[in-house]
Parts: sequence; C-alpha cells; structure tokens
Amino acid sequence: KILVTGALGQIGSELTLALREIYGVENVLSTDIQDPANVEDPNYETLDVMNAEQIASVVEKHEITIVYHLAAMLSATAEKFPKKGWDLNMDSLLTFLELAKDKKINQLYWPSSIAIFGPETPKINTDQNALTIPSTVYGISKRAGELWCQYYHEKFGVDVRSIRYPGLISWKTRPGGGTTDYAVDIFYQALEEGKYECFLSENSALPMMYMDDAIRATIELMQADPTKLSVRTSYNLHSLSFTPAELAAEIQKHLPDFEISYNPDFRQAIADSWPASIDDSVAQKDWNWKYEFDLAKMTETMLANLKEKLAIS
Ligand code: VAH
Repeated sequence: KILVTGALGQIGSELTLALREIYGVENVLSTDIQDPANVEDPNYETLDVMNAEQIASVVEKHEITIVYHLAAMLSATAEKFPKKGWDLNMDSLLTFLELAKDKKINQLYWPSSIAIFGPETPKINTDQNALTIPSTVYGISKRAGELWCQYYHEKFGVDVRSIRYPGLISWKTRPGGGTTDYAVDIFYQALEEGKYECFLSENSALPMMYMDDAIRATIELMQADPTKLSVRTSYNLHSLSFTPAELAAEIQKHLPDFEISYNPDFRQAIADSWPASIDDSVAQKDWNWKYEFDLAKMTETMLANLKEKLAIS
C-alpha cells in the first residue's frame, strides 16, 4: 500500500489522484493534518507527521510499503516560523528514513527544491552539483534533508528518491505559502479581477514547471531502474524559466485586457537568492526525463481549467 503525507497540499492532492489512477483508490492512503470531517476523500486519515508513534501505527495498520512524504512548510511561511519550519521539515523526514532503515517500508519519496541553491550559486542552467549555500530556512532544511537521504542510502541501503522541484504551477488547489506562488495567484486574479499586483519584480526569472510534468517526473523516478540512479541526494529537474512580465504577456494573448503591476515584498529577497534556470542533464541521462508543458501550453491549460473551476464563462 502507498501512503501520501501532505495529501491536501499543492503536490500531494494531485499526486494522490495520479497514484490512485495507477494503483487504485484503496491502495493509496491520503493523509494530512486536517480533520477527516472536512475532507472529501474515500481513503483519507488525519496524520500529524510530527508524531512518530502515529506514523508507525498508520504504516503497520495499513501495511504501507511505499511513502510519498510531501508534508512540509514552504519558503515564505518558514521565514516567518524558522524553528517550526526546520522541525517539521527535518524531524518528519528522519522518522520515515528510520522506518525505511528498519525495513518497515520499502521505498520513500521526499521532495527537495531549487531553493537549496543560494545567492552564490551560478544562476543560469544551474548544475546538478553546483554550490549549495541556501539563505532561507526552507532551503537549509531541504539541503540538509537531501544529505540525510544520501546518508541513509549509502549507509543502510534505503531506497529513498528525490527531485528538486522548481516552482510548481497548478489549478486544483489554491497557492499556499510559496515564493513562486505568484505564478499560480496571477491566473486566479486574471480571471476574477482582470488585474494582478505581483509580489515579485517584473524581471524575476525563476525555474518553473506545470504540475502534470512534476507528477509524471515523480512517478517515473520512483519506477526507474535503481541501478541507473547516480543521484541519491536529489535530482535537478527543469522545464520552464520565465519572469512575471513574460508570464503576464503570455496571459494577455488570451486575456488582452489583463493588467499587471509590481509591488515586491519580503519574498523578493527569497526569489533573488534562487537560480533562474536549471540544468537537468543528469535526470535526462539517468531516467530519460523530458518535460511536455512549455509556457504557451501551461498558460492555455491553466486558463481553460480555472475558467471551469471558477465557473467563469
Ligand atoms: C516555494 N513552491 O516557493 C515552493 C518551491 C522553488 C519554490 O520550493 O517555497
């Protein structure tokens, strides 16, 4: 059976759907911190990933063999609650790594992020092994987590796999605390208000990816031949790199009257510490990664799905 933590989040909600397509609803248990009474899901349980005993009993009770551990605190929120961000992101990962070491589970997926790169990292086509001196709590926790994953793999043979996600763009859930979430917000605002005040400056280029590509990459990596995997920290992954101005121009091809303005806030410093684009040649070589959604296709897909979701004609 498969366990997904953070299953009500931006990635978790879509990964749960994709995994259930493949393995069946009854074989994919979705969990998050919310009370089941408020959750529309046939196979959901509350799970506080800070509670190691609760994790162990859920794993045993449901005969869990594979875990996708997505519960975490994202970059902007973690800057407001540094200690809680570190504790949540790190302690929960170590609980699952220990379960894998003790053979209580067979395989673990844990997401990292381009946030592990910092201001000193070369920003264009950032290499798999580029300098990682993150300047955010989130980036520090993700880089530390990568090194723990590699340690448990090298020392105890744990089959843990990871991807450094760029900013992810999706329409099924509202944005939650990410610096790259301007690229999700903008679509809602464009359709609902016809205008958007962006919390990053117009030339802030960041690595981005449409959610369908990120979900497919995650499942392809987890199904890849382990002997082909040369990276056990976390794989660089690339598809799109654009600025808020470029995204606004693409939206205006569909909504000519859409207007964008810029009012950078504390998240600008976070974005400025991150790369603009990523080199993912190692993922291409090790497990044949290829993205499918370019800027035009992503924009068209986002607007079409959000119009339906927001019941806007
Ligand atoms: C964030 N969406 O903004 C996440 C992601 C690269 C950005 O890690 O925190």
